[in-house]
Amino acid sequence: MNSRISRRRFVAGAAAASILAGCDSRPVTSFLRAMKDWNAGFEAAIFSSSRLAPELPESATTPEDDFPEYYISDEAPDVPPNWFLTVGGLVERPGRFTLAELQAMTRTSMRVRHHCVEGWSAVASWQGIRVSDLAKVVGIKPDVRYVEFRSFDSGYWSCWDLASAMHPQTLLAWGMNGHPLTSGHGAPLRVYSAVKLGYKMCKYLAEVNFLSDNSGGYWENQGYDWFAGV
Ligand SMILES: Nc1nc2c(c(=O)[nH]1)N[C@H]1C(S)=C(S)[C@@H](COP(=O)(O)O)O[C@H]1N2
Ligand SMILES: [Mo]
Repeated sequence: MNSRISRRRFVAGAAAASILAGCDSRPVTSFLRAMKDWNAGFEAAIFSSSRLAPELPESATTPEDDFPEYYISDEAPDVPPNWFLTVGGLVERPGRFTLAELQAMTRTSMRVRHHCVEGWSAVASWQGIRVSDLAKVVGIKPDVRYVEFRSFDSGYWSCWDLASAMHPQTLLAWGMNGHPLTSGHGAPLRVYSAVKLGYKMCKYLAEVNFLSDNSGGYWENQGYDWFAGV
């Protein structure tokens, strides 16, 4: 049995976040918002791309049936026919990549702990390519500051600061525990990172865009911390 967390908890969280978002005009909220922006800048400043999150032994792996599946769609979405990843924005060589083309790039694997903002955590190994290796393939321009990940799942997206995206433990993953991603965990390709909370790791990936401006995110725009470092 899969321990998928019910949508109801998510909807409750979203409602609470939108109540907060609805109070924009109150001075106390704008103060809190300013503090949050300040805090995001502070978190980004102390973030070090050379600090690696601990990689865990195989014995730490969570049994897959106990690894929650979390998605905003009613059902785990099917992979669109002829799926490819579109990579664009401020890059020298924008392009479309099939899964086979991505798998021909420099592969890596890591076993790290997943942290969901809702309080659960779980461990798996993830196989894929580093976002930094993809960045080398497409050639990012000097004014890139952010990396946006977009899903084909209900318009889900998340925008990251460049340093976190270029961290060596930030991957585009097609594999989990040595097998292809299941649809519950984001098939065919997802973001996986040891340095961010779960909601920053877009599953059902459709696009990666290298940007000069911050485009927010699905949960981030509803009040969740944008930096969301672990
Ligand atoms: N496209 C998409 N990506 C998503 C989500 C989603 O609903 N849609 N949920 C996020 C959240 S909140 C978490 S905790 C992780 C869950 O990954 P898992 O289902 O493999 O545990 O995916 C993240 N990525
Ligand atoms: Mo999450």
